[in-house]
Formats: sequence, structure tokens, C-alpha cells
Amino acid sequence: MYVVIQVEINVLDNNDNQPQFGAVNASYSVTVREDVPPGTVLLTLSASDADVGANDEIQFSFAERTSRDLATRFEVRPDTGEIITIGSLDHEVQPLYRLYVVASDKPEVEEPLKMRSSSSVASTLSPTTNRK
Ligand SMILES: [Ca+2]
Ligand SMILES: [Ca+2]
Repeated sequence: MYVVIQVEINVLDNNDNQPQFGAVNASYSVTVREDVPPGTVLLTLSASDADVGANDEIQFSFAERTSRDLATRFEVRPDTGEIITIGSLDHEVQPLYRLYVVASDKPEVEEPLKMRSSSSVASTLSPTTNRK
């Protein structure tokens, strides 16, 4: 005689995949008039992440090598990847800007591991056989 119980192993997703842009070393060129109003969307970047649920959330930001003063003229929206103008542009002052954008995993929100007990796991043992 033997009893069989069922054990279910749930594999949780770790955030082990980095977001990827569609192409490696992708580069985009946008041409814009110097009189565009602040708030104009110049480009929407997209990236994908092979993880699941919260682990596939992507955050966009300017890379460190983007020069600081550009942050007064352009902004990248962390959630949507939109690059928008926030200040005025002046062709005579600067005709070309170069921005570098990183797509990164959102800062980790660790969920505690859950141990789920299921009532169907209970096994019944028959009373000890009388061996006399
Ligand atoms: Ca990820
Ligand atoms: Ca994963």
C-alpha cells in the first residue's frame, strides 16, 4: 500500500532580462523647426523586455553622456519613451542636439515569496493495521 500526494512547484519570474531596443545601436534622426512649442513629441522610443508582469516594465531616461544642459530643452518620459521639447530651440544658438537614451528595468519591487498550501494535498493514512 502506498499513498501519493501531489506537489506543485510554481516557478516565479525573476527580473533577469534587460529591456532591449528594437535594434542594437539604434539611432534616430529627427528634424524639427526651431519654433516648435514646448511639449511637442519629437519621437517615441520603444523597447521590449522578455520578462513577465512587473519585471517587463521599462523605464526610459537620458544616458549619462547626454550633456546636462539638454535637460532644460528636452525630456524623455520615463514610462512612454516619448522625447518631448520642454524649452525653446534656437537654430542660431545650437543647430544640432545629440541625446542618448537608456531603457532600463524599473527599480526592483521585491515581492515576498509565497508558500501556498492547498487543501487537496492532504493525504489520508489508513489506521495502522493490527499485526497481532
Ligand atoms: Ca526585465
Ligand atoms: Ca525572467
